[in-house]
Amino acid sequence: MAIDEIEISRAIIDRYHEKLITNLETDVAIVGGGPSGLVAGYFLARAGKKVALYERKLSIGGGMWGGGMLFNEIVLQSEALPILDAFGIRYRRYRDDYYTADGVEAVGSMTAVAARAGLTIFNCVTVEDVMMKPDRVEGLVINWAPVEMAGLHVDPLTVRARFVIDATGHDTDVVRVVEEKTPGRLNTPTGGIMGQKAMWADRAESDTTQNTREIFPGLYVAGMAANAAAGGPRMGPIFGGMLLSGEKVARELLERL
Ligand code: 48F
Repeated sequence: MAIDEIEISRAIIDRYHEKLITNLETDVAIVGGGPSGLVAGYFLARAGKKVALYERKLSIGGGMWGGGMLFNEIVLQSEALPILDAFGIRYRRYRDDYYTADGVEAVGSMTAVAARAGLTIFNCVTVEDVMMKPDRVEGLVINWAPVEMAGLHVDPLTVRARFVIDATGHDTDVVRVVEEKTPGRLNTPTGGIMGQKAMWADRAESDTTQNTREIFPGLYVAGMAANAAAGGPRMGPIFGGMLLSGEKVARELLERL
């Protein structure tokens, strides 16, 4: 049978449309496809929840591809190894409590395993705002990332979620929007975004999980965004805290869903 170009187009449009429609209302919407967002998405989807993840870039993985300074190896501590095992990511002990994994293998494995568990990933979609009614985050306002990049005046669409996770890393994009609209009301010591502090890997790793929490009704924060919101330090290319943060936010949400 000859391959028909229009049938190819129809297959793509039909299937993507199906994904969009199915995910107009979800249990959880995750913003950001870095390590913390992917881990959260995996554990929630594995537990049978309906979860969609929105990533602004074409590629999923956030800061994990490039390891440190483009040396594509990541460092983890033993506490995070069970999460690597859950994704089938191989690692090697370097010495003491330092383990390494290939950054590219890590992103590839996490993406594949999370998707197979049922996480729906929308890449090239940017989250530009939230839906709030009146004092609780109830969903996201989304648009194509190229629309944002080109500065086109195109109205967005909206998706509803019982809970939203801001896993946007250093950007804290979703928390920032909420802070602008409801100043002083975030669940941080000052009520606002406190900003990421200078590098202090040891402190930052424990702070990341501690700062993973519901930061505003309906909105959780995970990964580097949790530290940036609560004034925690940065940690550089050690990733255990990111993975543990993703697991923690999934665990807390599973208690409420
Ligand atoms: O930065 P990122 O990898 O977040 P993370 O899970 O992990 C942080 C580490 O990579 C690293 C670190 C060492 O441990 O500190 O930085 O906290 O991934 C965040 C993702 O969110 C996307 C962004 O493109 C990136 O892939 N993102 C940011 N803002 C938006 C967004 C937005 N408004 N809409 C959609 N995606």
